[in-house]
Amino acid sequence: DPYSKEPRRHKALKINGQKPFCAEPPPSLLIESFITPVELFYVRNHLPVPDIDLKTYTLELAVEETTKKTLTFEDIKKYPKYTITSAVMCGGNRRSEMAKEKQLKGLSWDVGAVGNATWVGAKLCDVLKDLGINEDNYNHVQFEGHDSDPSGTPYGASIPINKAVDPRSDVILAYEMNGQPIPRDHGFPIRVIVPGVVGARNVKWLVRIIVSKEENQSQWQQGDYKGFSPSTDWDNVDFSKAPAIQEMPVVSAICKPIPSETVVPINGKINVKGYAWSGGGRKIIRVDVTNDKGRTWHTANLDAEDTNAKEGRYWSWTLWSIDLPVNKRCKETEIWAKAVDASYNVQPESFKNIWNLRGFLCNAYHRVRVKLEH
Ligand code: MTE
Ligand code: MO
Repeated sequence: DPYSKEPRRHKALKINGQKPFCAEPPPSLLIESFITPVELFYVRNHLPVPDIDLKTYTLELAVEETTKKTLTFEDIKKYPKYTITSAVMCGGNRRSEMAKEKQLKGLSWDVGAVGNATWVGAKLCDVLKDLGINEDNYNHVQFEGHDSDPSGTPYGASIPINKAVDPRSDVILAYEMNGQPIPRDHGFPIRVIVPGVVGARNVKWLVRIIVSKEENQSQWQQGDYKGFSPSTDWDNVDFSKAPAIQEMPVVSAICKPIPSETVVPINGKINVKGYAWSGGGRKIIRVDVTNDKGRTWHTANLDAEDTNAKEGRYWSWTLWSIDLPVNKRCKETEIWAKAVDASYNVQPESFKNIWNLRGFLCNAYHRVRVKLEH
């Protein structure tokens, strides 16, 4: 069994898949702190977790097919050390809601396939600089993990080269998560953090970086993690026609109360809490909440955000809350939340016209129905 050496996991995680292991924390625990504790951070593995020995670990740096350098763990640690706080979100986060619109293929994630952590590591741009390449001659930087399928194909992904070489993109080869060595489930000993970009490109157990003209050719870059029109289905889909998802769109979720919960209003109000995030470093500038289908929108308080971030580098999520007035006569109410980012991008109202066959980019208004006990 290739899964016989899996790490231990926290019992609060809700399991979406055992082999490979996929799990998320319950919404109430997810928003308890701005920094997601390591043991509650969602796990999305596609293959068995590798068991890597630091003493023999190496990171290969290649340009096209040619290996240019091989770094040890100590070599990577010698580069200037950067600390960034960044969210990582799976492209399929909130897929379970999109699946209610129409059947689709993919793990049934609730709102918890996201976490916000502090990562320490070397900047990818510093490591690439030492290769002495002319970036104009290449288009992509590929990452390969130590995990591979039975045919020996490793998990792989790539990002555009401009993102990789720009120091302001804050792409790092991380060796610490929340002040400790990266746990096995999250990529020990090195994982790339590409802030603002879909989780799938944040390759764990990183063993090879390739500067290239072409994108990574893996299934995950070419035949998955792409968006399509609601009218595209399995009989007419052409994965070669859509670009790979990179920066994520603006999204929010209500984490408290949870669907079907019974809430007791205090002074006619109920406490509502959640997170909001946008890809590409776009700050969350506002979160709007309603419980009368949009007749009245209330602006939530932004309780925790990336206070030290520079313009265009808001990699962390924003936690928000509001005491929402509710109608005394109602035994039930439906709460909606939508976020606005620095580019004034807003979330779509429903899943109807953003449905896609793989259930990615699930960023419609979040709607939670609760019971009221006055
Ligand atoms: N990297 C490797 N090597 N193997 C993987 O299966 N999964 C990707 C990405 N990096 C994956 C990987 C996906 S789809 C996501 S959403 C994130 O890792 C999940 O990161 P986490 O498990 O640390 O939350
Ligand atoms: Mo993912």
